[in-house]
Amino acid sequence: MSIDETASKIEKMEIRGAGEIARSSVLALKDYALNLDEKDPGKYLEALREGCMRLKNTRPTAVSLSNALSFLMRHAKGDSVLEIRNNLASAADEFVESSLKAIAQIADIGSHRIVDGDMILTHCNSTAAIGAIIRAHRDDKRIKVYATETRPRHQGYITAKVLAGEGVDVTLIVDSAVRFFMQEVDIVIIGADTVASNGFVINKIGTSQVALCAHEARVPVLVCAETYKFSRETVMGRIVEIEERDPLEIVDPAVFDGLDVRVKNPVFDATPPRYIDSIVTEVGVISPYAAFEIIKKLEED
Ligand code: RI2
Repeated sequence: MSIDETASKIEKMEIRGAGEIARSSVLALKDYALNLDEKDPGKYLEALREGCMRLKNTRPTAVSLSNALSFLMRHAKGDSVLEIRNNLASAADEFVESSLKAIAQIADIGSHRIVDGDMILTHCNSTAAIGAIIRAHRDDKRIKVYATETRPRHQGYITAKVLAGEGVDVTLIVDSAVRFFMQEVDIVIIGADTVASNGFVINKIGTSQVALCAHEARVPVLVCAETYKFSRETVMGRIVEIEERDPLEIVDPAVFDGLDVRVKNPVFDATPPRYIDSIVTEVGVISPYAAFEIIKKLEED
């Protein structure tokens, strides 16, 4: 797929999920680099940077996207176009491979936090979080899952379909029923789009309400997030931008029959670390307060 095709599919959320948008963008940039007919290394790099910007600007919140593309551009080095091209292509393959490996490792580690008989609640659709749930199920733990609908895009339907397809006992609930059901829940397992250096987890809108309900009911909240979702920018004081999408995703204005009703559609929110029990990464389970250490370690590597 070309950069424009990939970018447009990400914008329309035909490609979605923090990890998936990173992997698709990396593969689109690799494809572009392999087919770009340019002999001058400087001009070649400039064209790659422009391609990167097109992809990065598609969705502003998930740092996985910019971290992945920055990783590629750091490796796009060399004296000739051929050298730069080969280095970028191998970095792209390395990123995709390590990203998929990280999801498998998180599934493995995260599943250890799920015990036989657990009632789990998950919000939205996270490959990393679902991986841990599926692993526990495959390990013969008798689990049940409440999957939130996740308005307005209904990613909870994907979660329910995937889990039911695996044979997991899954019940779909509306987002506003989370507190109603929380008393039955043993553990909340969710994903992340970005983890900030102060331990705040930015994830699908509604996550902070889910975490607040869990906190009130003394239910642990487990976040499953690959380390490329940790944000270096936040160490430098940058605030994570919360994407606002088209209000048409929520409601047709015709419903209000010409009346002046504003509709807002922020698609992520930030959950404070005090409402999060642990973050499961591919390098192990950490406290959200250790996010800064993970980011520093990534910078040293
Ligand atoms: P994985 C998704 O964002 C959800 O917020 C989900 O929790 C997060 O990305 C992580 O997903 P969206 O693309 O990387 O649905 O674990 O807005 O798949």
